[in-house]
Amino acid sequence: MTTEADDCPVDWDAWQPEMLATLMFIRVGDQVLLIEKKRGIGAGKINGPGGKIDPGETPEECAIRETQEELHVTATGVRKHGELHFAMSDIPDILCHVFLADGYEGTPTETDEAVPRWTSVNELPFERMWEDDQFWLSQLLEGQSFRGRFAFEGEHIVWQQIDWSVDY
Ligand code: 8DG
Repeated sequence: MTTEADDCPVDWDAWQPEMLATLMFIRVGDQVLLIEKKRGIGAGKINGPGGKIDPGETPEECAIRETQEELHVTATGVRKHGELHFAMSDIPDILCHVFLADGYEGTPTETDEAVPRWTSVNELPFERMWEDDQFWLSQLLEGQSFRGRFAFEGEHIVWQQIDWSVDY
């Protein structure tokens, strides 16, 4: 993996995402509501609920809808905390808006898309997550805001940069 000090394989000034997506992390006490994703991009991985933004939908509306669809819960106290820019080699380039919530209504329920997994924020299963998550998820769960840019070759990061000075 290289860092911003090295040559970047992506011209980020000209970069345009091919897909807009969201992620939602509901934190209650020391627990975060994760999912085991059953299908779609990242199937088999542990992640937060989320998915593609529909036409006419705001990112926040999408994050709430996807969480309802995947887990049958409605996130409350939702705030945007991050943006992830993914330049991918074998799937479309993705801009993902990341939300943090401090509550929810309903009962987390397994669906066709996901299995709910309450997880300690101190024991995040990074070995089963996307490779970039280890660089921002703990900080997000502590309430930090960020913009991350990652270039992937297949499943692996070849370049990354995270800006912690952003505000949304
Ligand atoms: P849907 O929107 O139709 O429900 O499903 P889909 O078309 O299969 O889309 P999706 O797979 O749910 O969208 C991809 C999800 O994966 C989206 O929530 C963003 C998330 N995601 C990536 N890359 C990474 C990553 O590197 N880390 C994390 N944590 N999430 C990622 O696409």
